[in-house]
Amino acid sequence: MISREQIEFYFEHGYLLVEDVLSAEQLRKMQEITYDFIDRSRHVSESNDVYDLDGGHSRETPKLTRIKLPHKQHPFFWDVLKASRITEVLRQLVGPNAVLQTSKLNAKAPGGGAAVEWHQDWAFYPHTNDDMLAFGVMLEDVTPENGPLQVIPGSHKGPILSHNSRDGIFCGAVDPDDPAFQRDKAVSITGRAGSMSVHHARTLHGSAPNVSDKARLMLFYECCAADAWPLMGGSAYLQRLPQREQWEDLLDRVIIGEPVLEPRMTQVPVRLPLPPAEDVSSIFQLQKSGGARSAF
Ligand SMILES: O=C(O)CCC(=O)C(=O)O
Repeated sequence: MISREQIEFYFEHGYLLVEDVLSAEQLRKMQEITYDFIDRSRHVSESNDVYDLDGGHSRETPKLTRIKLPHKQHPFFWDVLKASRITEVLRQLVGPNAVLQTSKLNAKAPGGGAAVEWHQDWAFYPHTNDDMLAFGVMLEDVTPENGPLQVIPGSHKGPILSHNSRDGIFCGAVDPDDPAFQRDKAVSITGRAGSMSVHHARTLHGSAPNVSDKARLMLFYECCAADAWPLMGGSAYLQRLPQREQWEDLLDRVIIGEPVLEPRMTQVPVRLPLPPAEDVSSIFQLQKSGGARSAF
């Protein structure tokens, strides 16, 4: 449970730090599973359905940007979301019926791990209402040096900025020179392993490369109210599924409560993530192939 002050802080500023959301045992087990995945990536030489590889990845020095859809790779990642302190925070911030939109484990490797350019998640997957957020569970300490998540407080109440490149392609990043991008207001969310950041789907956020010698491992769960239905975007695999499988997949993604089949429509700013970039297999590839300009 989080306090009333924390709930108010989240809705006012569009982000929050929740300390020690995992028990020591949950953290230990998640670390063990994660390092096991990283170890197995030594035998992988190209990005695939599980791994998104960073530049310089090798058998000797595994370097990942991401483990994709961790809740599908290992049941423990799903079990913790479904029944832990995280579940209670979700209930408090999103309500009694909530589904997982997607998950990812961003594994900024030591010594360079890729930046994530500034963006709003909402630009990737606008929904019928914006009761949507991302939890970032810290599996190692997050420090100013290892590429902490940075957010622009209050930006969840503002417009959706253009995420299109100067060539007009949806590149999943705002232009660093966009006058509406108030970078001087950025706040870094640091914390010890086992803590969790929360950011609203419309909050502008990004993170710098990892210039330390320690991995920055963050497990992101992106969740929404079950009555928020996608207008477009979301996990790429979902778009390819026939309707029955989409339904079954949805049932598998219910975290609390049940699916809601009457979408709640609210007045939300929407831009569609089009035209698509060449490679949309992860945000890292999308920002690169879409021609995003770097702010870092
Ligand atoms: O890893 C990060 O710092 C940011 C993650 C993020 O925003 C994303 O993957 O969409």
